[in-house]
Amino acid sequence: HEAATNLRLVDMSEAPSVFSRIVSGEIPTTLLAETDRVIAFADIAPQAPVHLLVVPKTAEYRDVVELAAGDPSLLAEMVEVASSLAKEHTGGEFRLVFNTGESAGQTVFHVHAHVLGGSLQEGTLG
Ligand code: DGP
Repeated sequence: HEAATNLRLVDMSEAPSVFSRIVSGEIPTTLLAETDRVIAFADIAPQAPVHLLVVPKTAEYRDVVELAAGDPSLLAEMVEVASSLAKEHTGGEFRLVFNTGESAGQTVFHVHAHVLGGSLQEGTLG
């Protein structure tokens, strides 16, 4: 079967995440902050008056548990960037949310922090 010879299965677990495509510039995004290791930009589907994402440039860590174990200083840098963003965009106070696992609402398996601020919305976890 000639068709089968040319068949290549795409391993979706290896496909670049939407955040890797933002990091690489393939998907144009307005950056609100950038360090050597981290970028930040507005969430496309805001769940609070201010809803920003802090994303490591590396795609190595799928969630905050892996990141904390593998590179705690990168996690600390994400918190620092979140705090700076909050100073600029929310008066300094914020919620920092890491959805961890599908049943917890994680949809992008490239670790990221939600920075949520502004007036509280009851029952919203990001
Ligand atoms: P989570 O559910 O924790 O995995 O969060 C993923 C978030 O990413 C979700 O709030 C929507 C946001 N998002 C997904 N695709 C894009 C995109 O292309 N651009 C931006 N700015 N945000 C995105």
